[in-house]
Amino acid sequence: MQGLQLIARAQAFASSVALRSGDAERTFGELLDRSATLARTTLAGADDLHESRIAFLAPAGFDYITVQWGIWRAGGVVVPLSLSATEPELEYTLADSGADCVVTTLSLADRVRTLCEQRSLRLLVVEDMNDTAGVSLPVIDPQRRAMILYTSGTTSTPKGVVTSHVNIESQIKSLVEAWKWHASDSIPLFLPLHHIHGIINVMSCALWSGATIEAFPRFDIETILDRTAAKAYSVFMAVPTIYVKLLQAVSDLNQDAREDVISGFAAMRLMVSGSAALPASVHCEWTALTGQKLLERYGMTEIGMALSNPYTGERRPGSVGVPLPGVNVRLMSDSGEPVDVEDEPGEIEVRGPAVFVEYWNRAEVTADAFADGWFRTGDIAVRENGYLRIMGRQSVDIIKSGGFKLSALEIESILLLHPAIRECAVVGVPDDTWGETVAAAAVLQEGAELSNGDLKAWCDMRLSHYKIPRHLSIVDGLPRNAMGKVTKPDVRKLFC
Ligand code: MCA
Ligand code: AMP
Repeated sequence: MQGLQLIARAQAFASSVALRSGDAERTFGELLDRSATLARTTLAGADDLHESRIAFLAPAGFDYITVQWGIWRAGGVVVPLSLSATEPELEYTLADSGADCVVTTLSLADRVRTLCEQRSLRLLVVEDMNDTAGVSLPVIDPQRRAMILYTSGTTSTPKGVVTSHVNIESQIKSLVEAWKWHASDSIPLFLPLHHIHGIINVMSCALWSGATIEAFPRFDIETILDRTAAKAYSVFMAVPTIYVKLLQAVSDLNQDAREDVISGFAAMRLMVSGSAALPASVHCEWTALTGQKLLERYGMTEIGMALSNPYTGERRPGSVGVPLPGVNVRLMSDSGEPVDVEDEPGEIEVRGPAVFVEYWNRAEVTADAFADGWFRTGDIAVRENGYLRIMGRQSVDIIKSGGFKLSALEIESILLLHPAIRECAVVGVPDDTWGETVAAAAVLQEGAELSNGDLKAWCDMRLSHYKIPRHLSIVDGLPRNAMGKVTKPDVRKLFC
C-alpha cells in the first residue's frame, strides 16, 4: 500500500488489538480505516499534500496514530506538537516548520485555535472528519520527507530534524531485529510523543510488529505499577528518571503489593533504558530488586538509535554497547583521526539509512553537522572491552533533564527578557532523580529583586515546565575567562 511499509504491514494484523486505553480497544483494521478517512479529509479534494507540513496536537492513543498515519497517507509531513508546550513554543514550531494546517482533537482545540486564527492556518478537528470514502489516496515514495521533530541544541532556538519514510523505516527495522519484537508483545506508552523515544522505539516498533500498545496520557506511576502487577506487559521502555522513580515507588509499597509488582517486572522479556545516562548504581539496584538486567542503549533525534547492549549477551552497567543493525559508528579524535584503540576517547559519528535528511530550512547548520557523510553527534565516548561508554557531551550548553534535551542558550534568551535580569548564565547541575536540573545564575538590574518563585511564574508562560530553572543564584557578576567569556564550569560550581 502506497509504499509506506509501516502502514501496509497493518493489513496483516487487521483484526489484532493495536491499542488499549482504559477499557477501550482498537484494532489495526480500525486504524487503517480511520487514518484513510483523515487522509481524505486533510486532502480536501487535492490529490497529494506534496510534503506540506501538517502540525498536530493529540494525546497518546487512537487519535495520535490516526492523525500521524492519515497525514502520511495524504503525502504530508507530520510535525507533532508537545502537549506541554507553552503558547510561544507552539507558535515558534508552527512558524519555523511553515505548517499550513493544524490537526487536533475536540478536547485540545482551544489550545491552538487562537494561534491558527492569527496565522490563518486551517484547523482540523479529528471528531469533525468527513467520510469521503472512495477517493483514492496518493502513492507515497518512501524517500519523501515524513516528519519534523524539534530538538534543542547549541543554538538558542530549537531546530527541526527532518526524517524521511526511509529513515523512519530503517530506525524501526533495526530495533525490531535487535530487540526481537513480535506480535504477542505488549508495551505501555507513557512517554511524550514529540520525541523519538516514544514515537519510534515504543509506538512505531510495536505497530510494525503487530504488538499491542497500552497508551496513557502521561506517566502515571500508580497505574503503571498496577498494570505491571497484572502482568500486562512483556516489554518496557523508559528514561533513567523513570527507573529512579519506580525504585522509590516500589520500595514505598506494602509487602504484598511489592511482591506482585516485582514479579510483574521480573516476568517481562525486555526492559530498556535510554535518552540519558543510566547511572550504574540504578542499573544494579534494578537488577537486585527485579532480577531484570536493563538493556541500555544510546540514540539521538537525528540518527534514531545507534548503540545498544545486546539482547542476548552481557548487558554492562554504565555502557551503551555496540552498533545496532544497519548503523555505522566511528569514534573520531579532536584532530579528525578515527580512534580504533580501546580506552581513548573520541566523538561518536554515525552513518547509515537511519540518519536524518536535514535540519529544516538550515542548510548551513546541516552541512556543519556532517563530516564526509558522517553525522557528528557531539557526544564523546570511549571503547572499553568492546563496548562503548558515553563520557559526556562536547557542549556545556546542552542539558539532559528527565530525558529531555534542553538548550542552556534557549533558556538564557528567555530569562534575559525578564525586566529584573541584566545578565545570566544557565547550566545543568547533577541530580539523582532528573540526571541534571536547570540552574540559573543572574546579575540583576540596579535595585531589582528576584526570587525563585518570581522566576518560575515568569517562565511558566514561556517555557515548558521541564525547562524552567529549579535553582537561582543572584550574583554580582558572572565568572569569566581572560577573553571575557563566561566560564560555565565556574557557574556550575555556584550550585554544587
Ligand atoms: C518535572 N519536574 C521537574 C522536572 N520535570 N523538576 C526538575 N527537573 C525536571 N526536569 C517537577 C515538576 O515541576 C513537578 O513539580 C514534578 O516534577 C512532577 O512533574 P511531572 O512532569 O508530572 O513529572 P513526571 O510526570 O513524573 O515526569 C517525569 C518524566 C518526564 C515522566 C520522567 O520528564 C518524561 O516523560 N520524560 C521523558 C522525556 C523523553 O521521552 N525523552 C526522550 C527524548 P511539582 O510537583 O513541584 O509541581 S528522545 C531522546 O532523548 C533520544 C533520541 C533517545 O536516545 O531517546
Ligand atoms: P535528543 O535531543 O533527544 O535527540 O537527545 C539525544 C542525546 O541524548 C544524545 O546526544 C546523548 O547526549 C543523550 N543520550 C541518549 N541516550 C543516552 C545514553 N544511554 N547515555 C547517555 N546519553 C544518552
